Parts: sequence; structure tokens; C-alpha cells
Amino acid sequence: MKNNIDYSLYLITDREMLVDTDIYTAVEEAIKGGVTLVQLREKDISTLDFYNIASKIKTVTDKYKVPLIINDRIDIALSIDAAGVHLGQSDMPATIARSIIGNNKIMGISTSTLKEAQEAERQGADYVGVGAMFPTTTKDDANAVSVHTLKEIKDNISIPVVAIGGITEKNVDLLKIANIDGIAIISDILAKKCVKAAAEKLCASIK
Ligand code: TZP
Ligand code: MG
Repeated sequence: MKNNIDYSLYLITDREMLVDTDIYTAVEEAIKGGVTLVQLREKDISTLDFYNIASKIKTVTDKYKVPLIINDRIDIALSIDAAGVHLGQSDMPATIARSIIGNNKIMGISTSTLKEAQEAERQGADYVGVGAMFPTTTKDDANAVSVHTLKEIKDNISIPVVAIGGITEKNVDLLKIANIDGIAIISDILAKKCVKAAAEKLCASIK
């Protein structure tokens, strides 16, 4: 089942961006608009709040049979039986994470160079996130990655490649040349007043 994941429109959460809505409604609307995969990524949050939000989001994603990935927190991912985890370069080493989560869970790794992407694949990642592709205010310490490097990564690894960072319906066409498996979006969906319409626009532009 983890081999049939649709990475095409990958929503990553950030509660602080929401406009007049809550995270559960926003995730549901985004799924209705065409989001194929959801990652719960919340910073500055207590373990209890993270766990409670994760369990509640899981009921939403389960309703639509959309896989839920948890950022950073392997313990929370396992506790709610999420589809997997997403780890950065400064999180738990991928090989250790794999030994904890087992082979049936998805493990995604953030990368910004070909070397990091090849290493992630070697260490058992199921997909890599690559970015930041464009300037973004969502993550202030993100490394910039060129479309050339994105394509080089896609051409040199076998696992799915998802681009991230500053992607909007206006610039997504620039990534087409890299033939990637999906785009990961925070603000161009969640900071929009109509989350469903925002997801629909992105969905239309990647078709
Ligand atoms: N990792 C690299 S850039 C980024 C993350 C989490 C932020 C993506 O957010 P946005 O709003 O889609 O630019
Ligand atoms: Mg992290």
C-alpha cells in the first residue's frame, strides 16, 4: 500500500496561516479540492496538543482515505497509526527512524542537494522532499534549490521526488521540466481564504 501513494498534491499544515477556519476544516476542504497526501507539521506545540490534533486530523484523512504523514514526531506517528513520518536533515537519523517505524510506514526526508537525496534513498527513504524551490516566508532557514538540481535529483534516484518551497499556481509550471512526482504546499493552500478553491487551482495546474 505504501507503494501506491499519490504524491501529486501534498498539503503540509501550519495552523498559524489559517484564515477564519480551523485546521480540521481546512484539511477537509483541501482534500475536497484535490489534495492527495497530508503532512501534519506544527512547530512550537506541546506533545499533548500535537497528539490531540494528530488524532483528530487522522479521522478526517481516514474519511477520505488520504494518507497522513507526521512531521518530526515518530512517537506521535506510531501512536495514531499514521501512514508515516517526515524527517529533516537535523532530525532522527533515517536508518534509526526506519528501525523504529518498520517497513510498512512511509518515511520521507527533506533534502536540498543530490548528495542528500542519494543518501536518503540509500538509508531507506520512501520519498524525498526537495526545496526550497522558490523564495518562501514560511520557512526562513530553507536552502534554495534550482530547478536544474531538482531535475538532477529526479534523474538520479528511484524513489518519488516532491518539490517544496514557495510553490504557487503561478510558478508551478517552471517545475514541469523536472518531471517530479508531486508538489508540497503550505501557504498557497492554507493561507488562502478559500482553501478548497486554492487546492483545485493547483490541482488543475499540475494536470
Ligand atoms: N521546507 C522547505 S520550504 C518549506 C518547508 C517546510 C516551506 C513550504 O511552505 P510554502 O508556504 O509552500 O512555501
Ligand atoms: Mg524536522
